[in-house]
Amino acid sequence: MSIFSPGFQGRPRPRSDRTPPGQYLTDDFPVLSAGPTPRIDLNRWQFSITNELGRQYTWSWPQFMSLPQAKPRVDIHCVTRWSKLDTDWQGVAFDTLLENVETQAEFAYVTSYGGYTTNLPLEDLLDGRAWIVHTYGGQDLHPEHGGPARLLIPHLYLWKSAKWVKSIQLLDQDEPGFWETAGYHSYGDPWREQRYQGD
Ligand SMILES: Nc1nc2c(c(=O)[nH]1)N[C@H]1C(S)=C(S)[C@@H](COP(=O)(O)O)O[C@H]1N2
Ligand SMILES: [Mo]
Repeated sequence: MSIFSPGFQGRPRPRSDRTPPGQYLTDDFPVLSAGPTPRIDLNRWQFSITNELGRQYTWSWPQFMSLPQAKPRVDIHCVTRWSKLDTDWQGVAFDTLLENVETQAEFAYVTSYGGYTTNLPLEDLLDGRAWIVHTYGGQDLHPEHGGPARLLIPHLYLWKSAKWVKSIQLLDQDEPGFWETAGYHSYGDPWREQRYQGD
């Protein structure tokens, strides 16, 4: 059944009104990584946001972990057609991280440890719609799934949710990331089935 990618394991479950078009529900949590899993020492971990004027805001691991914590329960949708409902995470909302960041920029360009990149409009990081998470299902986020910390942006296809997130550059102009350069949609709304450029 060619409709299922290698990342899709298990039996498709009945669709629900929470299943975007062309998606199938799974209880598994497939791993999809374009390269090897980077090992990141928490003593050296840092996350930074750089604004369009070059000003950098940086958090060490203890600084990041001392920020107000959120516990999103969300549905996630991978462009390879699996969706998973009611996933439980813990982390820091971007509203918190961006609180004191001065910017007029419209776009965000995300870079991960290991070199993966992706892009999205800055406003999609706001209004309680995006987090940097460090816990999944009550446990430290497994390295394969992006630990120690990854992006979680459930209203866009999961390739936007960069694992092992390292930094975000705020830009006046949109800049395509790894999959976007390879032909994936620059925005990636699962409900509008924006899988590839031109969708
Ligand atoms: N750094 C990094 N982040 C990444 C990827 C990747 O290859 N590298 N793959 C993306 C894709 S295509 C998907 S579907 C999800 C998969 O997350 P998971 O492996 O935790 O299921 O991570 C996204 N984030
Ligand atoms: Mo994906």
